[in-house]
Amino acid sequence: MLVRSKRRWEIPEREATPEHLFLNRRGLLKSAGLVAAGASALSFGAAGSAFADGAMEGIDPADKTLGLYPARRNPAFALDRAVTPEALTSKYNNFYEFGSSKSIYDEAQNLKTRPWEITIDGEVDKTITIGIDDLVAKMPLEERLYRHRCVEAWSMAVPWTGFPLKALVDLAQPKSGTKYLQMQTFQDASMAPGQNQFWYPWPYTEGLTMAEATNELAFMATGVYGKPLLKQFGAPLRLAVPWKYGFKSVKSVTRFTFTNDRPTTFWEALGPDEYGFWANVNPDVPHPRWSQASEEVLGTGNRVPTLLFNGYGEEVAALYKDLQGEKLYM
Ligand SMILES: Nc1nc2c(c(=O)[nH]1)N[C@H]1C(S)=C(S)[C@@H](COP(=O)(O)O)O[C@H]1N2
Ligand SMILES: [Mo]
Repeated sequence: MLVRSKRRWEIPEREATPEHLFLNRRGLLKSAGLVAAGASALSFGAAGSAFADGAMEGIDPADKTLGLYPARRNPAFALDRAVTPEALTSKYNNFYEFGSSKSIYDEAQNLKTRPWEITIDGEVDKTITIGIDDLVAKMPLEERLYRHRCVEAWSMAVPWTGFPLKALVDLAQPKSGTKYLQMQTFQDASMAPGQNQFWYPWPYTEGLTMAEATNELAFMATGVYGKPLLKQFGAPLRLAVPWKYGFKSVKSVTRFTFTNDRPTTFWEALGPDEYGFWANVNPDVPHPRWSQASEEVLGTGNRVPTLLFNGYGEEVAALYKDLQGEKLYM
């Protein structure tokens, strides 16, 4: 287990976390005799019986990974604030493929997440294509509590389950010296009508430097609230880079491309003066149309001061020390 000193923004987990979000799920599994199901994870799934009625909403019945949830929580990633309830975060989403409002959870149920092939290509010796269930089975799943700060100045705190992006980089074995990792969302306007809006540069594209992609905080989420990702959160695989504005955390990823050319990202292509490649959170650098000094914490009615790198400076500030000429904070 990862043991390290406590960070400034951490307080003991028991004071911060509504444990019932996690414990109820375990209790549920325990009563069904399924707590040790991790070992036989791939054996049930379609039966879908490990979760309570209603809890399966937003999860594909063909998902073969159900038995891997809930994953062990990594205590190194705790928070200074309560987890935002699922009832709120699952009904307040940003997912332009399904519409530009925040209430697209209904539309997003049209997302078909099985079968789901992932392609890993570009600067690699061998292109990999792998189904999501096989990929997840290979990866070290854990739960982490992360902050999420949207560029629109609202925030939430989410228990993601997933694996470090570095584990996928290790699987892919990019050529040494490769500079960037580009990530793309599916493209299929028949299930995501937003993609008929031709003025957007579909598919949604994001990118990180290799140093960012292999930083311990860069996380690929496959689950949330102790179960597989709901469709509206970007099932079956989405990025979580909590020191950056939320738009960097690309949802429903199908393709990872290692490249030496800096990717032009979705929002950067639309508004280069408002949304840059780096998009690191900084309360002192306003968006051209609003302040970034504070944020509304979803569900609390409170505004709190925004922190540099969203509070994760200790982990990531060093990544940027030689890049001061870049627009790091937009
Ligand atoms: N493919 C895709 N990924 C996306 C977006 C999107 O519209 N499409 N929106 C981004 C923005 S602006 C935010 S704040 C988060 C929202 O994630 P959530 O809806 O799961 O909370 O997803 C990000 N990833
Ligand atoms: Mo966002």
